[in-house]
Formats: sequence, C-alpha cells, structure tokens
Amino acid sequence: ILDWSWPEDTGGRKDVSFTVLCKRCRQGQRVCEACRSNVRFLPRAAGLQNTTVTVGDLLAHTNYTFEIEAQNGVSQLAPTMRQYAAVTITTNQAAPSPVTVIRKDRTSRNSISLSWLEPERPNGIILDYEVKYYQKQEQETSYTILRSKGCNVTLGGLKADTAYLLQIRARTAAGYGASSRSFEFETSPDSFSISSESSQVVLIAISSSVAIILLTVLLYVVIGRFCGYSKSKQPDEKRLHFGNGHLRLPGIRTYVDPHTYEDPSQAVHEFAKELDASCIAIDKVVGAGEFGEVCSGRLRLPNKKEICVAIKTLKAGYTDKQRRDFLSEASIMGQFDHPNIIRLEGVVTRSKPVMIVTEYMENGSLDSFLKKHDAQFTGIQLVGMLRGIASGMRYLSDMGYVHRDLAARNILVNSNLVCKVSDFGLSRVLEDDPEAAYTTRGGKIPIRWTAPEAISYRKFTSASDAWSYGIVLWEVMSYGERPYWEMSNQDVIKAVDEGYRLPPPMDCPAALYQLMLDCWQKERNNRPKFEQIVSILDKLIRNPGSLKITANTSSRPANLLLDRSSSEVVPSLDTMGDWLDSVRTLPCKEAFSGVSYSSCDTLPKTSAEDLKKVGVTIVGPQKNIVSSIKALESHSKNGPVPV
Ligand code: ACK
Repeated sequence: ILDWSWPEDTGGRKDVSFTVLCKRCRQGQRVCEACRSNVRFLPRAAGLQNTTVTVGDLLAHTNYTFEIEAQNGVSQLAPTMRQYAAVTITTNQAAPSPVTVIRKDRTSRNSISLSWLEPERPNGIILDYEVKYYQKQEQETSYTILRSKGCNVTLGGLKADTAYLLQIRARTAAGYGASSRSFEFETSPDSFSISSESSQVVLIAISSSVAIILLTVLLYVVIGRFCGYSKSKQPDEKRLHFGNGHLRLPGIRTYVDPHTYEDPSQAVHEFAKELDASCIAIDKVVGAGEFGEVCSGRLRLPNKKEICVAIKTLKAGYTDKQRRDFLSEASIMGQFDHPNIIRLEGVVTRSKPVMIVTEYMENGSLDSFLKKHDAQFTGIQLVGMLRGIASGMRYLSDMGYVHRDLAARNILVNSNLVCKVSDFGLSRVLEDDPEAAYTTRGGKIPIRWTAPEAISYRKFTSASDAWSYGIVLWEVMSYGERPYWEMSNQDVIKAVDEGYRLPPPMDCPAALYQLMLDCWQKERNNRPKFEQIVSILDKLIRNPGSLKITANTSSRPANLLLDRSSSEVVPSLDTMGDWLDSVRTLPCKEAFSGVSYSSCDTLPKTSAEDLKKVGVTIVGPQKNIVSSIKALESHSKNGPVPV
C-alpha cells in the first residue's frame, strides 16, 4: 500500500490527479524495466483522485521502484522534466516453488547420488534443501532427513536391492516450499556371493574382525569405567548423524535434552557459540526476564556485518542452578535452525555478566504488539503471522521438542511481521511465566493455554502444544484479548472440562474458528498435527475469499463460552440484534432498547457503573461490543444503528 502527501503546489488548479509507474529493478543492474501487466493496482494506476493505491500480485523477493507523479490539466504543457516522488522496496521472501527436476547420477548396492534443479520460483535466497527418503515398503513410518546446501546429495547406508521413495523441498527465510513429487529409485542387487572353497577363508577373516572389534569395545568400556568417564548417549548419537557436511536426522527425534548431559555447561558449548563480550554493545533495556534484564544492542563479529541483537543477562548473585537453568535456554535454542524460531547468535559464559544473545525482533512480543495495533491488520496479514507460528511449531514437533508454554507472549515479531517462537527452557519456562499457576499436583502451569490432559496428569506432547496453538489463534484473532477474560483459573479448568470452549472473536473467519475448535478437541489424537495446521493456513492464504465468511454462534441460552459439541460455525450475522443475541449479551440488548444513544462513540465513554444502573452487565470485553457496533454503523447507510 503506497501513501503519499498532496503536492505542495497544485498550480492553482483543482484538477489534480496522480499516476503511479511501477518498475522492476534487478539486483546489480542500474536500469529498471517496466513492471509486467499482471501487477494489479487498486483502484487503478492512473488518474487517481486520492493519495493512496494498493499494489498487488508482485513477485516475492524482488526490487520494485514506484514513481508517483501529480498531474493537472496543464501538466502536458509544462516544459520541465517529469517531477515525481519515488520509493524503492524489496518484497519479502516467500516459500519457494517445488523442485520439479530430480536426476539420478549414480547408484550402487548401498548408496545413490542425486542432483536436482533449483525450483522454478525460488522466491528468495535458497538456504538449503531438505531431502526426505524412506523404504517404499515402510510407507513413511520411518524416514531419514538430510539437509544439503547445494543441489546434489549422496545417500549412503541404504539396503541393497531395495526400493526407496524420496522427496525434496527447498527453504528460504520464509520457510519450506511444497515438497517435490515422490521420486522412486532402487539400489543395485547384492552381488556379494562366495564360493564354498573361499568361504572358509572369508569366514575366518570375518570372525577375526568381529573378535578385534569386540576386544576394542571391551577395552573402551573398561578404560571408560577406570577414568570415571560416563556420558549420555544422545549427544553422541546426534554427532554421529553429521557427515559429509549434512545434518542427518534419522526418524524424527533429533532434539537433545541438555539435561541428559552430566555437565550442562558442556551442552551449552556443544550447541552455542561462545562470544567475546567485546563484540557486544548494549544500547538499552527493553524488558525484564526472570533472570535479569533483556536489552537491545549490536553484535559485531570479526569480518562480519554488525547486526542488531537482543541480549538476555543473568543478574549478579545467581546460584549455580540459576546459571544452569538460564543457559539451558541457549542449549535448546542453539539446536534449532528455522525462520520461525528465534535464532541464537551465541552466549557469553567466560566473563560477567553471563549473556544469551539472539536476533533482535523489532516489534517485541506478539501479545503487546497486537494490543497496540488493535484492528489494524488485514485477515491475510493475521493468517500470515499464524502460518509462521504454525510452521515454527511444525519444526519443533518434527524435532521432538514439546514447547509447553506456547502463548502469544512467547512469540516475537520482527519488522516484517514475521513471527518467531521463543522462550525455550525446561522447568524454567514455567517458573518464568507470570501466567503459570500451581496445580493441585504441585506443577506450575499456564492454565488458560494448557490442554486438559497436561493440567490433570502432566501429559505434555505436541498435541498439547496444538491445544495451546488454538489459544494463540484466538489471541491473534482477538488482537491480544486475554483468553477467558477475567474468569479464575479454577473456573476455566471446570468450564473446559465440562466441554465449554471460547467463543469466536469478533469478525473471526469461520475457517479459523473451526481450526481453533479442532485444536481444542478433548481427545488429543483428534487434534490437528502442526503439518495439517500449516497446510490449512496455506490454503486460506491462497484463497483469501474464504476468510470473508465469518464465524458467529447460533442463538443459545446465555452463556459466555461455547459448548464444543453443539457449536456450529455459521455465517456472519447482519443485524445488531442478531449479533447481540449471538454473543448472548441479552440483558445488554434489552437495556439498550430502553436507552437512547446517538452514536456508538458515546458507548465507550459510558462506564460499566453507569451501565449497571440501567441494568446492563457487560459479559465479555466491552471493547468488542463497541467495535462491532462501530462496524455495523459503518456498513449502515443511515448512520448510527438504532438499538
Ligand atoms: O514485548 P517486549 O518488548 O518483547 O518485552 C519483552 C521483554 O523483552 C521481556 O521478554 C523483549 N524481548 C525478548 N526477546 C527479544 C528479542 N529477541 N528481540 C526484541 N525484544 C525481545 C520482549
């Protein structure tokens, strides 16, 4: 959306209009070309009466220059050069299109070499490719993932004479593109056969090798015991999966719990880079964390460009446990590499204060960001943010990491509206969260965001993260409203257990409300997986018209929450009465019938006390009632809506 100001001098005429010229500028080229005709201008590109235009159908990750020229009836006669204001922008990266061409370069009994062509539309800088493969007969129940920076890979350790299926997808900063179609290949047959004469020799050779290996293992174990050497298995397993410059992920569990290390500070150095404090400049304090201040600043590494960073500090006087817990977040974060997960730059542990340095997110946490920009985003923008969060969560669940504290306050937003999951930790996550409350079983849990099975018997899984995602969805669509408003934690637990669910936020698209209800299924196996959530949101983004059907509930007895079993997402309501019925603010509606008010603008100024005097009790947020009356008024040709 381009906006500009009126020219300082209209030439003394009233017939001023504006023309927008679009140019596409390729990287490194000085001359730009006119944009293709498929770039759309709303309302149009020429003869604009207002000082704004919406430009659509631009390509991702492309430089555009827009020249805006004011003209009046005599502009053609002016001898001077064209005068215009210009703005150059680069569109954000998007997910790449699928890889379509895959070539088999070489096969052997237990390996295959492949290469492929870059996707037709990279839509950004390709960070890497994910190659997923599995034995055809195992039907994807167990698969291996390899990451490759280039367009070729060699898969080793395969079974001879076996059919495999393989898919490749590319990744840009905006996330993964769709996977390629399945590519089938077979390894060569096992030709290892020996004659009976030579078999004895081979058998002896094999037996001696086995004996040597066994002896070595025995020695290793004995020496290990003597030296008091013992270490968790998992980190070693993980290290084994690195090879040929690729991160190899067998199956899906690759997250390593730093608590499996006997010495957690070893885990930090395994997963996080130690930074020299002299490379960090602290600018200002931006917030407070459980362990100390959160600051913004800059990080300049040798031979690298300076970047903005957030710096979490550990306050002086900490205990050993506090230091361990503080740094466990870095050990976890350092294992992730995804555009929707906050990126760890490194840690400072060898000097004081101890620090965790991450990328800087200009717009801070999502809950306060949404409250600050109430009703200012389009549906597509909100779904874009939600898609990012779901994509980050899909990555975490693929890694076998359960977040346990997914909430809008733990999502950070950067200047491009990209949302990233943050706040990692183990026990710390919940200790740190002011929303977390002690349950009867002694655990500390953010009740409003947590699935019933996690509250009652601490069953935290990716399915309980999906429940929390449903709550984040509700928070986003209601611009940072507090889930269940001021109900007490005990009442929330009881209501949810009885089958009640949050109602749709005002103007919430039906498809998104349905997704929330699906995430809040009591039976955790019926909740959507993050993979499915991402694909549902992608479909909505591709078909923005689907967001126009909004969800409201059918008339039912007055109750703040919705019963999941009988909730039906029905199309939007047209009249004020319908809407008030739908949110079941019946006393409010009746009272309003007796109170004349000239415009909804007076309503926010009416205090809850005054409303009480005329018998009105506001259930749910007054803000929502006011904004919906405003919305109805703006649609009504006759001004204020009579109530
Ligand atoms: O809403 P905020 O401004 O965003 O206030 C909180 C505060 O620190 C305490 O957590 C802000 N914060 C945390 N991490 C980052 C980051 N990586 N970039 C910018 N702000 C951050 C958060």
